[in-house]
Amino acid sequence: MKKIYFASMILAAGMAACSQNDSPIVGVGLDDVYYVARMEKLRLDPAITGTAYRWTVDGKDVADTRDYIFVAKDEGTYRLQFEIIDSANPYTWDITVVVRHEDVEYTPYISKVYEYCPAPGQFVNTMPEFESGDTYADMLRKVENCISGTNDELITLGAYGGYVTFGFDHTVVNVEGEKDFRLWGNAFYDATVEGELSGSSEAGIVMVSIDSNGNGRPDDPWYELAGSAYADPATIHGYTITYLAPDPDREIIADKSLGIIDLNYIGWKDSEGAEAYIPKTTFHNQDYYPGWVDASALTFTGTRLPDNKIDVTGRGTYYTLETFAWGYADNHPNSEADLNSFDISWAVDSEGRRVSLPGIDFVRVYTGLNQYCGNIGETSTEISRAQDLHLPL
Ligand SMILES: [Ca+2]
Ligand SMILES: [Ca+2]
Ligand SMILES: [Ca+2]
Repeated sequence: MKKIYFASMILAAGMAACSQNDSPIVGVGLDDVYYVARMEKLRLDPAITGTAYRWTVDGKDVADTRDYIFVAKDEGTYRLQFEIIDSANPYTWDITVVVRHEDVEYTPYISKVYEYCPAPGQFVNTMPEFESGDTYADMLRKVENCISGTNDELITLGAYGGYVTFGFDHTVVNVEGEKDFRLWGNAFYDATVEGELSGSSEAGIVMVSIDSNGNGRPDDPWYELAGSAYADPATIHGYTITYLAPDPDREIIADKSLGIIDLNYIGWKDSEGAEAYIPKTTFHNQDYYPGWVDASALTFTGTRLPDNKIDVTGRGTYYTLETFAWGYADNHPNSEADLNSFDISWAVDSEGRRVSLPGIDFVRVYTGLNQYCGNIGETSTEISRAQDLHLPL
């Protein structure tokens, strides 16, 4: 067999590993045996390269990349194999991973809020409450108090694009063929509307991310969970909107018929060439622009769902919002467990290609609709809880 120097070095290292203890082998970057907790990531970064790769777990193909993140829902012993597919210099490395129970019992609910960036809206500064002098850190803490555990206090994300980013005290495993986590909001069905399900569906788009660089922060690639409207021709991908802080010199114009006290309150422009205002209503007369934000403009980019509002009376006095079939937050009532549950395997990249994630550490939800509905105002996603479905209660 023809060998090049590099390959023979690796083979020698591989053989040496069999007769030695579990110390890492210089040049390969992999151990023989690893010990991790369940739902804890094991990052495997081989230091060797080839033309193609294959990772298997208990004989099943799991990845074709050089690096691989292993994470298991269940305790036990797993047999992994890393293979370089190369006709001239094939190479395999066997790994045993022993998955044990965690030292401190996990909670299935949110344990950390990383970001809270609502767009302006009628519940902003009240859900949660902004008190004079509150900093961004104060607001993050308030949001964390609202949606952690089973505290079940609704937070608003404001108009289109506003978002929250949260995580758990462990990695949520992507179990094949199963939904992996559930979200709670304040959607409801309207029994007076016939035909399609409708009511208050203020659908939020859900994104997921795995802490692939291992620094504990949500600074890794994000993937949208492609819900039922992802491929709808009326859905706009790569949509951008910019909101302006209220102009102190604006002329205050009211429209009492719709309970509006300030028609030209918060101006916005979007990437479709549209511009308009979020009016202030008499029902919610606090500031709508986040009180802790110094910037005079807020820009958000994402996927915009098709408008789902129906003007029942035709006069803007009674709107109902049609539900999307599946795959969105705050879209069906909380009693609909399955319709509020999400499969990490729905993840797609920015080009719409399916992405295979072993699990996720971060969830981001943002308001997916940009529409104004008369007396009920702009559409905003609300969230009150999240749960990993793979931890028995
Ligand atoms: Ca899954
Ligand atoms: Ca990270
Ligand atoms: Ca809502």
